[in-house]
Amino acid sequence: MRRALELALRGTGRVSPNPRVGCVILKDGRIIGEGWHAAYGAPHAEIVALSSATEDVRGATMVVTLEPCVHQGKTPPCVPQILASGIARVVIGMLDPNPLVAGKGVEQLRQAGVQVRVGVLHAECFWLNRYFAKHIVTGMPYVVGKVAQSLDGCIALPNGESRWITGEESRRRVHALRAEIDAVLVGKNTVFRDNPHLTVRAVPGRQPWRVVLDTQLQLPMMSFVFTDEYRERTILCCSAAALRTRKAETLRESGLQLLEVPTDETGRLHVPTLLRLLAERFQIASVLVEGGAQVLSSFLQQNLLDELHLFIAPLVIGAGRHPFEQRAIETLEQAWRLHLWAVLRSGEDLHVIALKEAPSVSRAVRESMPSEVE
Ligand code: AOF
Ligand code: ZN
Repeated sequence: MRRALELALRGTGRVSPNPRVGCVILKDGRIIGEGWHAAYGAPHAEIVALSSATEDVRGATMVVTLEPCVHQGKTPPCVPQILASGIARVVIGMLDPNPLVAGKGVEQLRQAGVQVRVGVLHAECFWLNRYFAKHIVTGMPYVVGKVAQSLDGCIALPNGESRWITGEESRRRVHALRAEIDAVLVGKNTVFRDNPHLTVRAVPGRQPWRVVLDTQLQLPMMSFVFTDEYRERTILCCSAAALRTRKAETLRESGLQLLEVPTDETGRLHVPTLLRLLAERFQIASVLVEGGAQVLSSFLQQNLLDELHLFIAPLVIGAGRHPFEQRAIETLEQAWRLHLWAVLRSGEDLHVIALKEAPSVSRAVRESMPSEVE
């Protein structure tokens, strides 16, 4: 299963909104076939592994990170092909949360007399496909917040200066996150103050969508996200009124995607609707919210963050900007209490990963699945 997980990772940045899946075929303890899902719409990992086998697979064991499918999608169902191959045993990392599959793959394999085991390295397999799982069950993207801060919790000086608080290794990790996520999202103020590229530079990887919230289209036309080589990967979100302006027309002509989002009672873009639109129109299954404070606060306020990555530099600033400063609560009970998932060293910085849901299977996914996990 560890090998299958390694193979699955090769689909990073290429298969979303589908899952990353890896598969290994074993005979007498030797690997005789390997496969992974290499691209969206391409053959599934199981089929690639079967066709790569260097020996007859009859009687062999298939190890796969995700339950084999039973539905006709962009490719034919895997289970019938596994049965036809004569595989005797299937070891599965996690059940497929896709309602079209969810337990039926295991059921059909067992009915045909194949020996099945579910839940091997379940946490690892689930971690790899947490974005896919939320998106396929809820139709909403999985949302990750990213904060780069000082030891005393500041993301910038009071005047907005923030370059650079964290070190090179942390910035590399952020680029790696961008390369595996479908979209990075920032508010108007961040583009205005930092004029960021929001590209993947420090690691190899593909460029995600860049989502910019600018309700009234006030940002300068010369901002990098509107003019650089990836401008066609920028989705500019604004109100219906702003969309009717000449500026909107000019921006669209230069290749940007403009997305109309309804506003809420405070006049700001309605974020839950925005997230749903990103999923529906652009097949975005995961979003990395990179700030600033206003956007992070509003995501927190609306309970829209599934995961938080804190990069904490050994630096004390004193008076400064705080990542969630626009949220105010009256009792500690209203604080967002997360589950600690990992505390890592990132060069001279700390890298803390915390989750909304207990680090196993999120509730929405769990409720949609049979109580099969062993
Ligand atoms: C994948 N790759 O290796 C496996 C998947 O439209 P399709 O035919 O590509 O089917 C996508 C669904 O198939 C996906 O939502 C998941 O439920 C199941 N398994 N998908 O993209 C794979 N094994
Ligand atoms: Zn399949």
